[in-house]
Amino acid sequence: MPADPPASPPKAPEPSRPPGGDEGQDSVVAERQEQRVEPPKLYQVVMLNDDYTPMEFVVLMLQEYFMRDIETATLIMLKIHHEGRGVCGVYSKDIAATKVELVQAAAKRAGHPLQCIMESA
Ligand code: TYC
Repeated sequence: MPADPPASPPKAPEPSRPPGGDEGQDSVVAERQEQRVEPPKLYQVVMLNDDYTPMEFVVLMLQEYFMRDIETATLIMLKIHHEGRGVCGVYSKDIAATKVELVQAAAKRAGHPLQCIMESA
């Protein structure tokens, strides 16, 4: 007696499409969800004036950590010196926090009382 051919699973019938190339007419499209992606909150890093930190050190911090050229760094430093505070840059939360830490650590290492804070922009 010949062996039976291996049983193949029953095939689902192909969905019949009407002729005329209108494929997709009967497909179901999930209703488009309105996507609301909030822009990241921004924080400004602010440096505060004091009577002891050398001007050159502040300019160096602005060049090193805030990518300011020497002219811009000097203008920002002078603004802080005259007005008590000044914005070094505006960043996302993590970046701003890191910059504050880096400046504070460098000031501490150098023995200067320079203060740097972040606040909501
Ligand atoms: N006031 C300082 C001085 O006369 C200079 C200074 C500028 C210090 C900016 C801090 O964030 C500062 N040496």
